[in-house]
Amino acid sequence: MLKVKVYADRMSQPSRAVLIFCKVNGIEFDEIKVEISKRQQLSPEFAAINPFKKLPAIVDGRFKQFESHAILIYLASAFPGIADHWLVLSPFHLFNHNNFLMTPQICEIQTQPYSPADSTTVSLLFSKLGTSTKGAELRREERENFGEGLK
Ligand SMILES: N[C@@H](CCC(=O)N[C@@H](CS)C(=O)NCC(=O)O)C(=O)O
Repeated sequence: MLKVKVYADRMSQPSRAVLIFCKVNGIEFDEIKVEISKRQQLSPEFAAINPFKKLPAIVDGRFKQFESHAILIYLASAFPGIADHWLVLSPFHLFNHNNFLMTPQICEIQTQPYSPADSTTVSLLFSKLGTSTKGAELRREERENFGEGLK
């Protein structure tokens, strides 16, 4: 089987994330070093892999991919034997994850009214921010409501 090619510069944090993920999970890969300090990411060869000319990028067979988060999600889901704590796909966790990423009012959580859907994000944010009593209560309610919705 062809190894994944990982185009990376170890000075780049998202490059390191992809390299470490591959190593930790036993994904066989070839590291192709692209040195930002030498502006190698601007070469036409690399632009053919990532038109945005940023690292990291991967090539898996004929499939080219860039953006470290998208790469990590791809690796976590496409390779056999990757522990499922890397990418939780249960409906509840997926909802929380997407809701967190897609809700724009992160800076306004304490002043804006929010819809029931938003309250999961708010509770997640409260829990992250450590205002635990209200966050825990919201989280409990949201779990119950969400569980009801799935029945
Ligand atoms: N959001 C992108 C960030 C990609 C990025 O900005 N990479 C930097 C290195 S950390 C890069 O390639 N910079 C070269 C340039 O901007 O010319 C990801 O997570 O992959």
